[in-house]
Amino acid sequence: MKSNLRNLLVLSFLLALTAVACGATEGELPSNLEERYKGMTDPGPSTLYGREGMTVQPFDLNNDNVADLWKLYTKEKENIDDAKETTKLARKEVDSNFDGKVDIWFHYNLLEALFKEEADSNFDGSIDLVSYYDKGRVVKRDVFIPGLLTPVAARHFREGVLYKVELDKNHDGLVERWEIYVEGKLAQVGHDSSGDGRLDYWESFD
Ligand SMILES: [Ca+2]
Ligand SMILES: [Ca+2]
Ligand SMILES: [Ca+2]
Repeated sequence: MKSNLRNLLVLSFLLALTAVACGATEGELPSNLEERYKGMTDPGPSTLYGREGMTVQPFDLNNDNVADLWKLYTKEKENIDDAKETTKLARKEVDSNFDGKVDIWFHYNLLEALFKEEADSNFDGSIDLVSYYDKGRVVKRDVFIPGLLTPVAARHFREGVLYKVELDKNHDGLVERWEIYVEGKLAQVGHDSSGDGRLDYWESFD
């Protein structure tokens, strides 16, 4: 697939999921769901991560009576002396194409803020996009291909704006191209011409 087309697909895929990621107030377990989802088939979330001691709440996004979104909550005492345990959203798992397999994992910190999102955007069973968030904004997005542990592309964002891309175009695990963007425009490209993963020279653009 041409990389531009793929980027476009990935972008629309991510946009479509923003609503899921930034759902309404979390914190408490939703109520009245038992009645609403009575008789729903629930295949359960993925087995990628453990869910020991967690409460799993299934949802049905496309109203086909089969669960496709799961919210996983932990129950903890915020302070050791607290009498009550607090329920907190720790993870959401989504089957976004409704094929019965989870393809997106949203991870939340102790303040229930999204900090990491993993996605299998082409539904081949392996995670190919990992995004990191800070205060609701993406700060880094890594692109993976199956069998390679390091990203083939790492996109860095500052206040939501792309400013640096690191590329491993020959898939040897080493970056050989660094792209610097200023106000959305490619301003500089760094090259590793010797193949040792270290930058050799910069090329500037006006
Ligand atoms: Ca469904
Ligand atoms: Ca799926
Ligand atoms: Ca490389």
